Amino acid sequence: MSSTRSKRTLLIAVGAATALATAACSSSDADGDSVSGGVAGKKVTLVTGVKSDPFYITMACAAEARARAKGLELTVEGSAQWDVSVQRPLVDSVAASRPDGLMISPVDTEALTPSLKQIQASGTKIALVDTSVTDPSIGISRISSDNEEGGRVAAKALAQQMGEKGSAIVISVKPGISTTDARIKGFTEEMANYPGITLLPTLYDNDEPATAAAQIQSTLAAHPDLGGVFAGNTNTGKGVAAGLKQAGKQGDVKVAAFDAEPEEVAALKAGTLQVLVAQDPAAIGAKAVDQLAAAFDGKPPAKQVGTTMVAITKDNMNDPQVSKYFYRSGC
Ligand code: T6T
Repeated sequence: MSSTRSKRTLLIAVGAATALATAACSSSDADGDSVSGGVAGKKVTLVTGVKSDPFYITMACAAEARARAKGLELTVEGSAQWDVSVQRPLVDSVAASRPDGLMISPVDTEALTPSLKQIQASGTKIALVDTSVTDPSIGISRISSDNEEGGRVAAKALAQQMGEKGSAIVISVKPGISTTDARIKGFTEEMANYPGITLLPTLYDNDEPATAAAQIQSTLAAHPDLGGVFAGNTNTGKGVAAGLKQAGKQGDVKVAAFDAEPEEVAALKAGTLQVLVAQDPAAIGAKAVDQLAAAFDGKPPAKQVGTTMVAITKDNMNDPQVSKYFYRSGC
């Protein structure tokens, strides 16, 4: 999280879980239920990272509900996979259709910026959801988790699971994604506080569970003493869980994984994963609609909006205050 952001990170005990809530960095007139003449009928397109990903499905469901409540026309698009060449045609079609608003999770911090600049210059208001781009001029609002903090939470939890000793590895998607890069930064910096833990070089799986499964098995072959894994997102968490099961190492190698999609939750219940750092994609989607609605209505949107994360373990996953953060595979 940038140091210039005024932020309030609140540790809230939620049952046995801890919820990390970063309150909105500046208040805005936007709220969940205000509807006014400047808003109804406006057309908004949501372009998610990967359409089939429960993180983005959960985000889209909430965005659709909030858009309906405000009388906005929301169209949801999404890439088939995490790839600039797959997301670019979706962005180009937005440039052609010129909606009033665009909510987008750019799959890269740089590659799509020229297209986004052009879309913004033509009058479309942009809200960056989840991921963002380096260029600060893009977007009237940026809504996301505090991913660096999430990485730190994962490191503390994994170190505790490992008894603060042994070797650990980070497996993530690919470099150049604002969110997963921030998680790795927070995780790596926090892990430096545990001298008994040796971090192996980070591996990237291109958001492919099968690749993550193969990577964890080859890491185990090269480092039989491997004690811990940080899986940077849903598909990596799924893949690491599958790989550990295939190697017969479930429960022996401790895993902290980001997100809480159904297969990760099942692996947590089975004891293959030990900690999930769940985000609140529903809040990201709903709050992004609120910020666009505020802008349509001539009110000042919040430039940055932080959303909650919750550390989930087997001990607290049945607490309704925790399980409400499980991601959905459908609306
Ligand atoms: O972890 C989420 C999201 O926050 C990240 O930007 C990309 O991966 C996910 O979509 C989960 O697959």
